[in-house]
Amino acid sequence: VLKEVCPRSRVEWVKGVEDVISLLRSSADVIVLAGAGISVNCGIPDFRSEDGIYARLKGRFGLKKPEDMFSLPLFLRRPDIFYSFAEEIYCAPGAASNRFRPGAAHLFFRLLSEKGRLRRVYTQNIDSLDLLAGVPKDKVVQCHGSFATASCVECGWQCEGSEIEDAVKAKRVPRCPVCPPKPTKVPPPDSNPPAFDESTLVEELVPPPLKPDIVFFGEQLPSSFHRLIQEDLPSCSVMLIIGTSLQVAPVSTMPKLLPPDIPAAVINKTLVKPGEFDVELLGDVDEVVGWLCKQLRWNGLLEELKRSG
Ligand code: CNA
Ligand code: ZN
Repeated sequence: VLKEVCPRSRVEWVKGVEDVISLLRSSADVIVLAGAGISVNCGIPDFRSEDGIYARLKGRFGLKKPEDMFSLPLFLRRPDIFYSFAEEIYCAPGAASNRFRPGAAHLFFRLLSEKGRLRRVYTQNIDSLDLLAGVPKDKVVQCHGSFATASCVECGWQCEGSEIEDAVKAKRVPRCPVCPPKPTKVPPPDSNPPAFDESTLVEELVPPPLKPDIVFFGEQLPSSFHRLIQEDLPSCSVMLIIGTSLQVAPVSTMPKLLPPDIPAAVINKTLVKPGEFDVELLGDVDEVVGWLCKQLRWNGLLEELKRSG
């Protein structure tokens, strides 16, 4: 674990990681801001690491850029493109194929909660591993939604995410059971692998697609996000930013909304916005969390949770 205190600490009284640890030990108002980096060791690739999802998407599915896989306008026009890939990241609570287990960071959030230290976890992740780790539902804000439910893009009809599992695994577009079919351009049924070339599409009568309730580019975040940051940020005691590159707005703007006397600490493998935070803990998330738990004398509890998980 490489410990480092920002030379330009925002909050004057924060002299080092010890000051953050003493807040974790004593305050009831810890805010966590988490990203895909906390689930990488659980087997779910992040977006922007060298072997992340964007690198894996490059040049596939006829996409101009990897981000387009999560673009709402593209989904509405060509849901088949998303569903030819969704299987690689699908992770819904209750789904038979769900093979991912919570990691050290998720269990650490649970410990923070059990010790009465946690105000809220804001996670950008769509894997629901915080909930699976046992963090109470009212303490988790899934800023970018999750695979837990799916909805019709036209009428809003909603079902459990596990109900589209078979379609996802078969790379088939799940369709709304209540909307009437309408003429739609779809890839020809015998195209294998599916043709992404628009000129090969054929017209068929099908109902609108169901979309997992994850937030695509071009979609609003859940209203609870906007409501809760107003409530939480002015009155929290410290923000732990963990496993995120802080590239996606509006979540990335959260640290800026902290009052000037509230410290923010970063835990990440690579430097994130150097100089903007009070404490930086660089390293693998499992190692840094293990080290933090040792300082807090929670390592026994963490190991216990890992064993029972
Ligand atoms: P990102 O931009 O891919 O950043 C992840 C960060 O984590 C990077 O800075 C990495 O250096 C860092 N990192 C990776 N592995 C580790 C590790 N073992 N220890 C410490 N740090 C590590 O992802 P963000 O979360 O910042 O971007 C937000 C997107 C990613 C959200 O919209 C998510 O929905 C989306 N996403 C979520 C998941 C998931 O649910 N698990 C997976 C992939 C992408
Ligand atoms: Zn519908």
